[in-house]
This record gives sequence, C-alpha cells and structure tokens, in this order.
Amino acid sequence: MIQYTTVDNERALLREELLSGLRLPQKSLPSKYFYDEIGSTLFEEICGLREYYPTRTEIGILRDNITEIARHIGRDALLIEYGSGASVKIRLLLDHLERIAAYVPIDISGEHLLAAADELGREYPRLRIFPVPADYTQDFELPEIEVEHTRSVVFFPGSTIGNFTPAEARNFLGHVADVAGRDGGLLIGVDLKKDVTVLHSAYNDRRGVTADFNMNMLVRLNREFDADFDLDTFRHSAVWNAHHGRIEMHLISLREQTVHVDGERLHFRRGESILTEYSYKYGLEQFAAVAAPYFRVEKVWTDDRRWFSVQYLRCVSRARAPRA
Ligand code: AVJ
Repeated sequence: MIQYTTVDNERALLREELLSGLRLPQKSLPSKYFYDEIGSTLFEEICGLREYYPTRTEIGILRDNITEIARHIGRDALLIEYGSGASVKIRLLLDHLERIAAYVPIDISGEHLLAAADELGREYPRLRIFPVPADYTQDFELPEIEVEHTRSVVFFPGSTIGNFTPAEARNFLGHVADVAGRDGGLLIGVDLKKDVTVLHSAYNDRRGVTADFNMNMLVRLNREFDADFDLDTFRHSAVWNAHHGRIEMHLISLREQTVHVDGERLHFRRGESILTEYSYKYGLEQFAAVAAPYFRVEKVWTDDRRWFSVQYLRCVSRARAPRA
C-alpha cells in the first residue's frame, strides 16, 4: 500500500521536528534543513572554495580510479544516488560505466532535483532517469523501478554519512542495505581524520560562504515559520570536537534574547548556541566497523594525503524485517 502524505502534513511534521530540536538543552536544528533552493546553491559555492577540500579531493579520487570503480559496479546496474544535489559526480560514473540500467537520484530539495534531472536528461538522452524527491533521513519507500538490472548500487558521495552519529550511520546503512538488496553495492565517500587546522579552515572559510550557509537556517525559519531571528545577533561558528571526532557547526547568540518561532517563545542566553551540523571524520577501520553488520568493505581508494576516501562496499545481509 502507498500512503500519500499531504504537503500540510509534511509541514506539520517538519514544524515538530524543528521545534523539538529548539526546545532541547543544547538547541539544535536538523542538517537537512540547510538545503532549500538558496542553501543548495550556497553549498555548491562551498564545494568550489579553496579551503573546502572534500569535493575536489573526492572528484580527484573518482577520476583517478574510475576504471576500477566501474569494474566493481559492473554492467547494467541500477544506480541510486542519495542526496544527488547538482549531480556533478554522477557524470563521471555515467561517462565510464559501460551500460547503466537506470539512474535514480534522490534529494530533499525537490525543485533542485528536478532541474538537475532535466539537465542530465538533455546531456544523456538515452539514460533512464527516475528522480525521487524524498527525505532519506526518514523512512521512505523507494518506488518500484521497472527496469531490468543486474544489481542495485547506491552512490552516497560527499561524506554526507558524516552528518550522522556513528550509531545513526549504522542504522542508516541498514536501510541502504535494504534498498541495495542481494548482491547490492554501496559506493560511498567518507572523509578521514586529519590535521585540525585543515578542518578548521574548511568550515570557517575566509569569504564567509559557510557562515551564510549556516545562517540560512535562520533566514528560512523567519520566512517559513514566521520566526523573528535578528540575523545581526547570531554568528557562525565551526569547531572541532576531538572527543567525538567531529566538526560541529553552531549558530551562537551574541546576546540574551527571546525569539519566536511559529508562535513559540525561545529563550537564548548570551553565548548560547544552536547546533546545526555534525561532520564526523573517520579512520578507515572505524568506518568498516560501523558498516560491518550490513556491508563488507571491498575496496578503499584515497588521495595521496589520505584526506578523503571513496569506498566500494558489498552488501552482506538484509538483516531487517521488511517494513510493513
Ligand atoms: C555535505 C554534509 C558533507 O559536512 O562537509 C559543508 C556539509 N557543512 N560545509 C560537510 C557542509 C559545512 C558537508 N556535507
């Protein structure tokens, strides 16, 4: 059975998710809320920044090893991309895979997704594309894709896996294993531990694009949930949390104040922050252990400096009961 949710219902769910985070002792907002039209565009700008090494490094790794990567994926695979955004990296795969059953991009930013799929359709007129606008952090049912294929391979680049805690990441990989199924694979980008100064500048760029990206959360709340955040009274901060091995992005209140979000009052102490994102950095063994219940690491490719990894994982079980 397919359960169709109305847009109103989705808005009510989002409201609850946002407000319940803002009521916590450590106020927080879900990272996916970055990605409206403006946020997605700002993120693309971040990817081009000199300081932001992940995108450039990952694309380099994909380029340098594309023949071998294509061999792992094999022919006639169904390619499913989580958080496809502007679909830049997939072009590398599309250009080097011998045959592809179909491409299924999934993204939370619906308009952005459809525009990217359109553009891709013009460039690859013979490719079958099935865009799915969905929030993959929630349970979602992938529509039945009616094309013959040898196996499903999920593409999850960018180290977006780092937005989850390791426990959440494992749980998420369980869902991915469900989607990939028997003989399925996962081609994933995983950012690695490195010198803290490199990390710090990547998330505190000099032009302040990351700051704008972070502050866009408040802009969105003001516009979409009738909030009254005074943008001049908050500042962006990204810090390395050594204990957890993650970058944390915060929005810090510069003074004591009360803010309203959709009729609810929120109190801020001076210096109090909203946590907007984790970005975990992994060791290779540590990541293999997180994935282990569902996937076996078949191959790891890295750059010379070992700053970033691209990994091919093979599904070892579909441990979960099928969702009712
Ligand atoms: C898309 C989640 C991988 O964590 O590096 C970029 C998002 N945040 N700059 C990351 C992000 C700040 C990015 N991910």
